[in-house]
Amino acid sequence: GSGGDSSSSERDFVQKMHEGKKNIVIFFGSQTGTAEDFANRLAREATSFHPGLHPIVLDPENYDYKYMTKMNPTKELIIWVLATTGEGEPTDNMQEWYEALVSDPENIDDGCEVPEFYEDDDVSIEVFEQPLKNKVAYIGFGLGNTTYEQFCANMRHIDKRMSTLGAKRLAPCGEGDDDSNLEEDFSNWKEGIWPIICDHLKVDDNAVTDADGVSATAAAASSLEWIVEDIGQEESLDNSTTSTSSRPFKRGEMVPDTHTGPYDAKHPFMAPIKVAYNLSPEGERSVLHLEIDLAGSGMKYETGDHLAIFPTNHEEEVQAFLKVLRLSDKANNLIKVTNADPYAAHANLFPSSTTTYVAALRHYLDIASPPAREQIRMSVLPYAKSEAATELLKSLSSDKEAYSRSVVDSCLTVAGLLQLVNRVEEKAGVSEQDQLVLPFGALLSLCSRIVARYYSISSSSLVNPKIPSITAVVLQYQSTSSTTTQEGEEKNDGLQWRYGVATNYLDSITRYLTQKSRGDKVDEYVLVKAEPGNVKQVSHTIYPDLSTADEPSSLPVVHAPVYVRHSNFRLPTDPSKPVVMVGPGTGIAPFRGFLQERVHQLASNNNGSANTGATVLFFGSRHEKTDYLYKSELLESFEQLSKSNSDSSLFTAFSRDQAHKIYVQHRMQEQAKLLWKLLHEQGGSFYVCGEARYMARDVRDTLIRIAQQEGGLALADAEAWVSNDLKKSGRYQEDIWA
Ligand code: FAD
Ligand code: 2AM
Repeated sequence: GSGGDSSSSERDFVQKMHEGKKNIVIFFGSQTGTAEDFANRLAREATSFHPGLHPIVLDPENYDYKYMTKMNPTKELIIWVLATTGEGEPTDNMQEWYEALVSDPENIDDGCEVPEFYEDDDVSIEVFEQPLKNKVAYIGFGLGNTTYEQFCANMRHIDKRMSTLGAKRLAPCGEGDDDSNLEEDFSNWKEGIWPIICDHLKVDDNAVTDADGVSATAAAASSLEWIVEDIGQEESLDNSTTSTSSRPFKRGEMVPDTHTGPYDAKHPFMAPIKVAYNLSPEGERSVLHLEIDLAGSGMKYETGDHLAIFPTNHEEEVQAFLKVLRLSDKANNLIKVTNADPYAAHANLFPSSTTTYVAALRHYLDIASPPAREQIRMSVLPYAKSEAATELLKSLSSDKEAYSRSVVDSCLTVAGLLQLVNRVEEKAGVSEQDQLVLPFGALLSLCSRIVARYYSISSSSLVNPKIPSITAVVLQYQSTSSTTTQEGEEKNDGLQWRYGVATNYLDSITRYLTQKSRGDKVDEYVLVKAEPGNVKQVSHTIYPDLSTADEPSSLPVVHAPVYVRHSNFRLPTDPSKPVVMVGPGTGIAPFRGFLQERVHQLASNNNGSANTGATVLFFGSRHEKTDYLYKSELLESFEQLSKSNSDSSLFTAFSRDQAHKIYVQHRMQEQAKLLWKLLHEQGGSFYVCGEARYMARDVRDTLIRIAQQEGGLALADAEAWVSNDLKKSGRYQEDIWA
C-alpha cells in the first residue's frame, strides 16, 4: 500500500525538498534514536560547514519511496542513515520502504526483481527497466553491532537493492559497530564524504577546517538550529507544590497533554506504576520488579514483547547543567523553542510548543552522554571568548587521544565539559564575564533527545492482559575519572560511580513507593538520597498524583511514559511442543511470562496433561541466597509443570557460591541428553535471553557441542543444525542486549 492515509502530496518528499530549496534528503532508519541523532548531526555539519549543501532530515515512515523517481540525480542526493535491529531486521520506521525495496532479503542477489512502483498520479515508470537509473544518487551509513549475526543488514540490503535498481552510489556505504566504536566509525566515514558530495553536486566546498579556528566556526554559531524564546517566569506546573493537583504529570509539558492515543514511540502513554519492589534487596545489585498499568491506553501486549520506558534524568545532573548554563534562577521560566529553518521537518523539538529550562533538561535531553568530538567543535568552540577555553576545546575536538582520554574514558557530560572549561579559564585568570557560557539554543543541538529503554515484559498477556511487568537490574558501575588538559592541570585519577539513567529512575520510583507504603515521610516531588551514607544512590524527580493520597488505603500513583514494542519472541503455537529456555540474571524476564503461560495452558487443559510439552528453564545468578529472582514462583510453577510432564525441570547455576564459576551453559552440558531429546527428537524450541556478548555466544556454542556429542554430528553439521533446523524455522530465538 502507499502506507498511511495522509494525502499523497504530503508523502512526496521531493516536493518537500523543492519547497525548502534542499538538495540533500537524509533518511534515517532509527529504533532507539541513535540513527536519527546521527542524521541530524550530518545535517547540522553540512549546514554549518558546507554552504552549498542544504539538507533536510526526514523519517521514511512519513513519505513514499515511489517519489524517488522524481529526483534529479546530479543536483540532489539521498543520504541513508540506517540502523539494524534484533536479528537483522529493519527498524520499525523503515519497515514499509524496506519491504517495498527489498521484498525478500534472501533473494537479494537475484537482482532483477523490481519492486512494484506505483503507477498512479504523476509518477509513471517502466517496471522492466532499472527504475532508478539516471534518477537517484545516494550514499549511506549503516549502524550495527557485530555481536549480532546480521551486521548492518538493513543498510547492506538497501544499498544492494538501490544499485540493482540503477541508483548511483557515490561511495561505498560506511558501517559503524556499536560493539567497538560506533562514534569513531561514524566520524571517519563522515570526514570522507563531504568532498565527494560537494564534487558530485558541483557546489563550492568552502569547508571550514580546524585550521581556520574560531573565526570560521563562528559561522556555526550564527546558524543556530533552534531558537529559544524566554517568556519569563510564570507559575510552573512542573515544579508545582500544589499537592492537590490531580492532573497526572505529562513529561515536562506546561499544558495537560491533549493526546488521547493511539500511543506509540512518538506519543508515549503516562502509565501508572502499580507495583514496584526490589527482588534482591540484600544482593550486590538491585533487581527491580515493576508492574505498569496500561488500562485505558488502548495498547495491547503479547507475552514476549518489550516495554519501552522514557526515563527522567538524575536531578543532580539537571541542577549541574542549570548552574553551568547560569540558568539556576530561571529554571522554571517558560521557553518557546522553534526550528530556525521554516522548512525543517520538525518545527518543534518538544511535544508542546512551550516548556521550561528545567523540564527540557529533566525529560527531553540526553544530558548523561559525553558529547561527540565534532559536536564540541560545532556547538561549544564557537562560544569560547578566552584563549584558554579556545585552546582546550580545540585540543579536545581535534586530538583524538585527548578527546578519548578526557571525554570518553571519564564519561564527561556536557556539564562536566563546561565546568572543566570554566575551571581552566579561572586558572588562567579570565574574568567571569569573559568565561564561556553556552546558550541554551546551542545545547539543544549539542544534546540528543533522551531515548526510551527497552525491557522484556516479564508477565504473560494471558494471565495479566492489562498490567505487564518488567524485571530490571539497576546499573551502577565505576569508571576512571581522569580529565587531563594539555597542560596537565586537571588531574583526578580516582574511580567515580556512574549510574544508568533509566534503571536508577526506576529505582527512585521503587524506593519512593516502598517508603510510602511503610508510611515513611518522603519529599513529595524530589526524592532526595534516601538512605544517608549510601553512596550508591541518585535522586530523580518523580511526580506522584496526590489526588489519591487522601484515601487512607491508597498510595500516591506515580506515572512513567511508556509504549509497547512488539517482538517476534514467542512460545510455539502448539503447546504440546517442548520449550527449553536459558535466562541468567534479568534474562529470566520473558521466561517468567512464558512460564505463567505454560502453567495457564496446563490449567485450561484440565483433562489431559499430555497436551503440554516439556518445559525446561536454566536460570543463573551470582548467589542463591540473595539473587535467586522469583524463587518461590519458579519453584511453584515447576512443581505443577513437572507433575504433568516428567521432563519439565528447572536447573540453576549460582556462579559465585563456590570457588569456581558455574554458569547456565555448564548445566546445559550436564543435561545434554535431555536437550537433544527435546530439541531434536521432539521438535522443541530453544530460547535465550540476557546479555549478548558473552553469555548468548557461549550458550550457542554449548548447544552446538551437545549436537556433536549426542547426535554424532560433525562440527559443520552441528552448526548447520542450529542455524538451519532451529534458527530458520524459528525454533531458536534470542532476546538479547549489549
Ligand atoms: P544508561 O544510562 O543507558 O547506561 C548504559 C550505558 O552505560 C551502556 O551503554 C554503557 O555505555 C555504559 N556502561 C554500562 N555498564 C558499564 C560498565 N561496567 N563500564 C563502563 N560502561 C558501562 N535490561 C533489563 O534490566 N531487563 C530487561 O528485561 C531488559 N530487556 C532488554 C531488551 C532489549 C531488546 C534491549 C535492547 C535491552 C534490554 N535491557 C534490559 C537493557 C535496558 O534497555 C537498558 O539498556 C539498561 O537497563 C540500562 O539502561 P540505563 O538507562 O539504566 O543505563
Ligand atoms: P558472574 O557475574 O559471577 O561471572 C547473571 O548475571 C549471571 O550470569 C551471573 O551469575 C553471572 O556470573 C553469569 N554470567 C556471566 N558471564 C556469563 C557467561 N559468559 N555465560 C553465562 N553466564 C554468565
